[in-house]
Amino acid sequence: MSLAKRILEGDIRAASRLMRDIDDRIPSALGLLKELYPKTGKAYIIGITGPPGSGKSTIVDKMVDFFRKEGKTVGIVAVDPTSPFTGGAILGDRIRMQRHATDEGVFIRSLATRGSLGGLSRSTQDIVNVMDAMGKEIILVETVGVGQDEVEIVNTAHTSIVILVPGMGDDIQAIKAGIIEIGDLFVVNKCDREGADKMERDLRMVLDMGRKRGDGWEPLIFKTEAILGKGIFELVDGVYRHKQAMEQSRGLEKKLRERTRTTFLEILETEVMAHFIEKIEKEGLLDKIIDDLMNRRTDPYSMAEKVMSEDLIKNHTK
Ligand SMILES: Nc1nc2c(ncn2[C@@H]2O[C@H](COP(=O)(O)OP(=O)(O)OP(=O)(O)O)[C@@H](O)[C@H]2O)c(=O)[nH]1
Ligand SMILES: [Mg+2]
Repeated sequence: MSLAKRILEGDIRAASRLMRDIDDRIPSALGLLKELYPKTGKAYIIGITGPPGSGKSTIVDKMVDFFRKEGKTVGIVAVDPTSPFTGGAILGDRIRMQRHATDEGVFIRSLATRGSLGGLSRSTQDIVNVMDAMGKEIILVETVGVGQDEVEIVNTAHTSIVILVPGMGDDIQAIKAGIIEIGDLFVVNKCDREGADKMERDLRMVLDMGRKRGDGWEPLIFKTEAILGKGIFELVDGVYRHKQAMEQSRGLEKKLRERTRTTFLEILETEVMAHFIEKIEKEGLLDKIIDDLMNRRTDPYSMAEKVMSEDLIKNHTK
């Protein structure tokens, strides 16, 4: 049976192999991704982001319990933009989901910067697509922090959850700009700690001050104590409420269209760049262009135009 067919049937070993090939940038992986793409788009993708140690993995782990009880199959992608290592063992600490490791219905995969063909968000999407093709119904994407990388990653989700903890104080000002736009649901975790109510109030204020969202959704705030599983039921319910609201307002369709557009343009950009760079490098022209620029014999704008019109290459090889 072909590898693609095995993946479509949910074969874990076949999917793991493809994911390794994606990490290692093996060209045949692209062929498989092409084959699988038309079969994707069925999974519901949930993004979870927040500062290091805020309890993302614990929350994911507890949410998985609910999805599994409903009989849904689950994929988990743990993305760590700060680590150069991809795979199981090294990121194990970050995941803390060994409980589900023996469950056939749960597929867990870690991803770090090494597997970045066209950036981490692209690799994440590739991995998500493989899980989607495998038939995973819910895919949870956990990523650390709230930087630009994470914003892009979380943007690939249907529902985005931002995790915060009490006592972050003024940090809320700092993270405000990045998270307000991306969070559909907000969680104040570690509510056993002091300051949870204040955190919630501060967050509510920041959210209320923010611009009205185009999709009409008003972000919800949940308070959890993830280690004890407190508040997780409500959070899962919040995900379903957001899903339903987005489906009714057609906001989801709009979001998916926007995402598809971004992904395509990113891939096109990568491909176009690779095409021209390969071309001028093969002709040994890159060094010559740099020389000419260094000596101010020409300018980078004209050179870029020239490369794109391919005049340079034609004239040179004539
Ligand atoms: N007190 C308290 N501790 C919690 C709670 N939830 C999680 N923790 C603990 O916080 C620590 C970090 O939890 P993780 O779930 O690994 O957090 P994370 O955000 O995934 O961490 P990274 O992936 O390393 O960024 C662990 O020791 C958890 O047991 C909570 O509600 N209360
Ligand atoms: Mg984690």
